[in-house]
This record gives sequence, structure tokens and C-alpha cells, in this order.
Amino acid sequence: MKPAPFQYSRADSVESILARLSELGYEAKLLAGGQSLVPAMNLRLARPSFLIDITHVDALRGIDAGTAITIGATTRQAEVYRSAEVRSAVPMLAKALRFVGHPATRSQGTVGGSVAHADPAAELPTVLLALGATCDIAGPRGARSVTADEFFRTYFTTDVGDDELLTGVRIPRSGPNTRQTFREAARRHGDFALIGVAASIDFDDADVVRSARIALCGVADRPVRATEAERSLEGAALTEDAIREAAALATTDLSPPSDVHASGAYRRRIAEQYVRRALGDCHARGAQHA
Ligand SMILES: Cc1cc2nc3c(=O)[nH]c(=O)nc-3n(C[C@@H](O)[C@H](O)[C@H](O)COP(=O)(O)OP(=O)(O)OC[C@H]3O[C@@H](n4cnc5c(N)ncnc54)[C@H](O)[C@@H]3O)c2cc1C
Repeated sequence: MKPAPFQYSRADSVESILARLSELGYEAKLLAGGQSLVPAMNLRLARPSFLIDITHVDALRGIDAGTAITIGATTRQAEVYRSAEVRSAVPMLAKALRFVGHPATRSQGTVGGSVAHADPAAELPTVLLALGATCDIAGPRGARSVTADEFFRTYFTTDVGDDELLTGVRIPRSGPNTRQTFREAARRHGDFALIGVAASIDFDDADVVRSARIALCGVADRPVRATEAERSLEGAALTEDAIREAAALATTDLSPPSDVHASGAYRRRIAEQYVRRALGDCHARGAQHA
């Protein structure tokens, strides 16, 4: 199928994007990598009258490895995947990117597009949640930042308003005693996850868990933190028993959706196994480079 007729314009600055958004209102959509928006338009699930191409705005592109890793919204997923600095500073991100579609979709798809699209089965939002990232937003009232915990609202809905755009994400560097991993179950490699688990565990010098962050995708209307499981791990060694208890706590209260790919009950069952495996990865020293 072909999309409904639309007009296209290419923006050259954040200011011009904001001006176009306020002029055109809900009739307009931002076009980043087009890997979700264009299929939706072809299926006529989305029928914007105007597309504003944001991929030629220099201020929205690039990776800055400072005290945090800052990634501009229109940075291609493939560039982030290839970045040696990302691999060493936030290994979970590189690991998760391998599961985001295919090389062809990653060469066009952007980090900001995936995060703003907020598919509840998507890997990148889940990683941002597990890493305690911050999302930067620009709008007519100025710039603002929200934590990943506050950013994702429900299915395909974020804190970004109709007259705003996501400009980038900031991810804290992994500490020397932090072990991170990402695991997912999918029918075929490159498919959207049935469920996915991102875990980041910080240990003290005696190998006791100082803090834990665990996030899951594919189990609710948005990526979710397993806060009870996190609390159960803190202040103790990451033993087999602790892992088993945390995996149960992470999934007991979940009511994942059923669809043509899997039932909710199946999703919950494999979520527990995958939390167990993810924590097992973090149990092994050197897991941050897995
Ligand atoms: C075959 C195939 C397999 C895929 N598999 C996966 C997968 O396994 N996991 C996964 O997560 N994704 C997957 N995707 C989707 C992924 O490739 C997309 O890149 C991603 O979902 C959207 O990024 P994009 O840059 O292409 O955004 P676009 O498609 O251009 O935009 C998506 C939405 O976000 C909005 N938007 C974009 N940028 C911004 C911004 N900066 N601020 C505010 N709003 C913005 C757009 O207006 C639009 O509504 C797959 C896609 C295909 C075609």
C-alpha cells in the first residue's frame, strides 16, 4: 500500500522544527529514520498531512562521551552500536542494539525515534530505564529534562508534547564494579521481543550488591522497573537463592498482554526465566563485557 498524500519539509535547526510544529499542530509528524513511521503510513495507520524531516539538524546528531554518554536524538542506531566508547561506558546499550531489528533498519533507525515511538516491546526504552537515563526535550517553553522513569507513559505515548521534540538522551557511565546485561526472547532474531530484560547491578569491593536496576519490556503498556526485585537484591551477595527470589518478585504481579505471538501467561513464565538468566550474567565477573 502507499501512504495517504502528505507534504514534506526538511528542517535545518531545532528552532525551525519547533516553529513548524506550532504552525502545523497535530497535522504534522516528525520524520527520523522512518522505520516505524513509514510502515505505519503505508498501512494508513498514520496519516499525517505534513512530515518534518529532522535528520539534517547537526545539533541533534552525535555521541558525546563526557561524564555521561550523551546521544543526539537522530544518531543512527548503527553508529551507536559501532561506537567503542559506548561499548566500554554502557555495554548494555551495545548489547541491546544487536536485538533492535536488523543491520538495514539500524542503519536508518535513530535512537530518538525508537525512544519517542515508545513501543512497549522495544529494547532501547527498556535499556534507558535500567540505566537511569535522562531524556532531553525541547519545546516552545524552552528545554526540559525528565528521567526515563517519568518519560514512558503508556502504549506509544511519552512525556513529549505535540509541540515538542526529544533532542537526546543522557546515560550515566557504568562504574568499575557495575555489571550489565540485556537478554531477550524473540521468535526470530531481529523480531520485536516477546519479552526482554535489562539488568545493571553495582557491587561493592566485597561483591555485595550496592544497587540494582532491572527493567523489562513486552510485559506491560510500557517498559517497567522491577523495583521489589531490585530492593531484594540490595545489601546481599548475588547468590542462586537471591537470584531465584528476585526473578519471582520481578514477575509475580505482572499481567503481560496476550497477542498472536504469545499468551500473557507464557510471557510471564519466560520473563521469570530471563530475569534469572540476566542476573546470572551479572553474577559472573566480567559480565559487563558479555
Ligand atoms: C523489519 C523491522 C524490524 C524492527 N524490529 C525492531 C525491534 O526488534 N526492536 C525495536 O525497538 N524496533 C524495531 N523496529 C523499529 C525500529 O527500526 C525503528 O528504528 C524505531 O522504532 C523508530 O526509529 P526511527 O528513527 O525509524 O523513527 P521514525 O519511524 O521516523 O519515527 C517513529 C515515531 O517517533 C516520532 N519521532 C521520531 N523522532 C522523534 C523525536 N526526536 N522527538 C519526538 N518524536 C520523534 C515520529 O514522529 C514517529 O511518530 C523494526 C522496524 C522494522 C522495519
